[in-house]
Amino acid sequence: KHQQPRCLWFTGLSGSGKSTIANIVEKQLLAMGRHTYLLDGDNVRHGLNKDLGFTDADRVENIRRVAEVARLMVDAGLIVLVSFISPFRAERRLARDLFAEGEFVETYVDTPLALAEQRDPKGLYAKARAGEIMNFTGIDSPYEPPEHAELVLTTADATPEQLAQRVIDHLKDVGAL
Ligand code: GGZ
Repeated sequence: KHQQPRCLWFTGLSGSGKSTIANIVEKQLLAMGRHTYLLDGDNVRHGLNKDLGFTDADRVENIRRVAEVARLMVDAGLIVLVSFISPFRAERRLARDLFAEGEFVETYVDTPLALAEQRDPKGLYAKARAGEIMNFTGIDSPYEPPEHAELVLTTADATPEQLAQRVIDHLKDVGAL
């Protein structure tokens, strides 16, 4: 069967598990022979968006560019996985509006701040609390949770593998796989 391009848009706090889950989903899709690309801070903020930091205005521009790149990649026929905090509803809406009905799958990786902060895999929350990093999401910069996400992944009571499977199941349900 011919592949249906999609934009899988993961949003959530730093340390929520977005990239962990997105990486597992991508592996599964590759194993199924699908053509994918994962856009995240590692491959975008060091290159295309290296002129941008973490002010509100820079995050808005970060997400605008990422959404446009995802649009191009969907045009090329890929299943694109996008893993950015993308904290603002308005910018996620602009991203969604670049896509046809059903092409954009907003996936909220729902991890309470307390849990993300407890995990603190890179020690960034500790630095933000100590005032060494400004404008840190959840500390002194807002995160606006999605109200109409296609998928909500609650990480507190499931493994990343289980949550990745829910994404795959959803893609099957909507005929993308
Ligand atoms: C939030 C920051 C900040 C500040 C550096 N606020 O856990 P990480 O390290 O790997 O993921 C975070 C990443 C967030 O970049 P995004 O491009 O996803 O953000 S946004 O969508 O809001 O533009 C974190 C690191 O960058 N980081 N400083 N102040 N996260």
